[in-house]
Amino acid sequence: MKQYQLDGRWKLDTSKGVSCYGMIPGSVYSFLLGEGIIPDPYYRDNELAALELMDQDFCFSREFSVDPELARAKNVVLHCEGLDTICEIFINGEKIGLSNNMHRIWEYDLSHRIHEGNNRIQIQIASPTRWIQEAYDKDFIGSDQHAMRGFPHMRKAHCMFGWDWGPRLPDAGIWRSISIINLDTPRIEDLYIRQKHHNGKVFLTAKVEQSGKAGCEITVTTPQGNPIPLQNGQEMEIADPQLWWPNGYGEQPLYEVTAVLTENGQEVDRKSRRIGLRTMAISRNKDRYGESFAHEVNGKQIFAMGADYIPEDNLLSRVTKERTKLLLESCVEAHFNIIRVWGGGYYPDDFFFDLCDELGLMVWMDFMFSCANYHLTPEFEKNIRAEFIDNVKKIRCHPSLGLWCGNNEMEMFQDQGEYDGNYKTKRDYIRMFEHIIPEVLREYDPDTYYWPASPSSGGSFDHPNAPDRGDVHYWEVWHGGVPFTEYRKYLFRYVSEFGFQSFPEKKTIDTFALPEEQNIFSRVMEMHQRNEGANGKIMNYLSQTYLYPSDFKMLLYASQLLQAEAIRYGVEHWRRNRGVCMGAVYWQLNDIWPVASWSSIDYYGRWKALHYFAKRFFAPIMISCEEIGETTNRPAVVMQPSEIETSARLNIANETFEDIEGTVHWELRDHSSKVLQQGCERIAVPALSSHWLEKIDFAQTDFLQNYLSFSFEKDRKVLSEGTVLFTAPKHFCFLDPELSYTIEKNLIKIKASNYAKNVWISSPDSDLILSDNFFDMNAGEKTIQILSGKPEALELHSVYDIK
Ligand code: BMA
Repeated sequence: MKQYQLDGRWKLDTSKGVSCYGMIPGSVYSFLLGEGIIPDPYYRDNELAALELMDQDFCFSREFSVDPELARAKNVVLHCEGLDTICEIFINGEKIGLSNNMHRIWEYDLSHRIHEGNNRIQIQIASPTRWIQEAYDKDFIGSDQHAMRGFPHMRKAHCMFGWDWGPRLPDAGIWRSISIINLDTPRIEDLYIRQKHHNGKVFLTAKVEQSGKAGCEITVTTPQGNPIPLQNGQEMEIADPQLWWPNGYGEQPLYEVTAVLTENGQEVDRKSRRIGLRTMAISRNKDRYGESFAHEVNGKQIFAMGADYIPEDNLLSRVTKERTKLLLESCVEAHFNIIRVWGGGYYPDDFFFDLCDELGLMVWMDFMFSCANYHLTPEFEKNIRAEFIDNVKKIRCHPSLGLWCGNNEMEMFQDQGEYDGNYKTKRDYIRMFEHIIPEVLREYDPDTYYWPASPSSGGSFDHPNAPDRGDVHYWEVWHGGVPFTEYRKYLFRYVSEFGFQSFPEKKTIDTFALPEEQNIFSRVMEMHQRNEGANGKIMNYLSQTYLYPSDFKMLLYASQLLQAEAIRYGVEHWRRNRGVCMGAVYWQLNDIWPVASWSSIDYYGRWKALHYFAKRFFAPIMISCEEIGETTNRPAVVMQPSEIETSARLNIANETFEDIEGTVHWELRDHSSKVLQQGCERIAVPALSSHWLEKIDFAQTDFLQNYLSFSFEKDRKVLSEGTVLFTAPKHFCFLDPELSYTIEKNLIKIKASNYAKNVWISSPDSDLILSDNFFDMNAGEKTIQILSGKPEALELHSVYDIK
């Protein structure tokens, strides 16, 4: 086969008479922005005008030249990796086809439709906003109210129509590569590699799907670069198999399988896929707590630690490999071993999975359905079946693929009759997620585990969000407004969503709000807070935890701490109960634009306090404390005075394959960090387990003034540490820690003269990523490494400054 790229410079004409040029892959917004015709849709409330713009049709066009060989060819196709969404395709004025699903790969017959020399292609795209409105008017369909009415009718990333963290910017365009393929010589349609593991031996089968008759050679190259020939369709043992492991458990050796087609001694096509040798399953066993739910990799059950991933930008052409790499490397930096691709976006690019393979991030892969009902007409079924096949074939060989999941939250909401659900939508639900997808997977990917929905208990509307089996979305903290101490009441088997919002830092807010708009209740700030009522929630939780912050910057800082403390509270609890619970995946990793949201990394890649906390609470070896104090006994000061238990139970979680021995140290200290009482204990923690220490009772302690510090050390090296209060930070009598710093090369030395909680190192001029930030410290010194950024004009704050 021979491929001719059509990516590059195209022209856009809008039906309201605007014309401009831009680059494909690209979109209406990327073209108009590139030519300076529209202002940044993320700035202030520009979103509104940008949305209105979509109320018209669009035509992308270009000329291309055809050489004599291509002009003579008998089999030629137009190959479109991504058309967004309702398109008519014209070649030299003749309509050659339609598309109606941005998640599919589209091909159109071009044979005899092109000629030598200049040709013209036009892709007309219907207004996405008008199209869904018309579809909705004809056929009412219920769906989440944050996105635009009628969105489930269109197979387009749902969140482009808005979400409770995203703007309504339903862009349109040619969002992935477009090319012409001469098929007079054969091509490799697909290369599928399966693996079998048996008693430590690994057997591979590579299967080439090809057009035409041509010789095919397949080679597998080991991670060390040694080539081994394979026969098409035949099983072969791989000597000395090097296993692929998720991050934190081992290496990620990758084998490259390459198929080459030859005709008359000439290479005519080649395709490569990188694989990792591993088994990947979900273990579900009935036990006294219900039924377990755990990833089992190469026979070992591991505790899933990570977050939910949403599209990285509303303008899809701005999502690049470099950007995704920075984001995913930040996940590894914070000890993630999993990432869940949420079902309201799109199936990520190949490079996303390549990076996950390299970094050891397992992928929980939702099919692209979320928070809506769908009407399973015969056409809709045909459309989604083709979508499943395209995407399953693209993704199935990646070692990072942890499981396929039918959808986001639809079994649960369908069960509750949400979105105007009825018997018919229930029937369609069952057909789509419990028949059609399993059927496609039986044929195209029988080796990957399928889970019907997130959350689910296994399907059939059998208590989808049950706490004792399957995965759970726990939203009573946040959406339900209960205090985050409630997390400790549950021993879920696997939490695939739980979250807490915060504001991004000031630098990020400066990109969309004028100084006079920098008040969280201003119109512009509310446009960048898509979960109605959320600011009130933040204020409510803030009132439970911190003093009222006197300025905007301290409010942002307090909101980030609140979020980080809430998620820490949950994760530490679930890790302490490893075995019952086997996964903590928080909502959400990233942002689609600059906004207040549940993310731990903002749109610009800036780490919020939560991401630094994640680095600590997802650390393979982690010490944590189940403290009991005023917050747990008597959360409101006006309750009848009673004796308050102040106690602590320390716990070490060991999420590694090695048993570990070390020493736990603890000190009860007053607010100047003076030690009042202390203890230490040598302990051994077996691999993949968590170990509780005896409860320590501090009955006589002044909980308004004293706190507990603790650490776990091995060979005099601190592996994990922390502090806890026995009252809410707002009521603790902090002394001024008089924070100061010195810098030597890439090290920042922080000095505190008293106990300092959540020390925040920031620079107004530079984006810093540090080895640690938002940490607690006893009076004394602590050294922090600068991982990236320049330490210019550093500012230091701690909870003492929230007042
Ligand atoms: C969930 C998700 C998203 C949503 C988030 C925050 O349950 O699946 O649909 O954005 O909560 O509300």
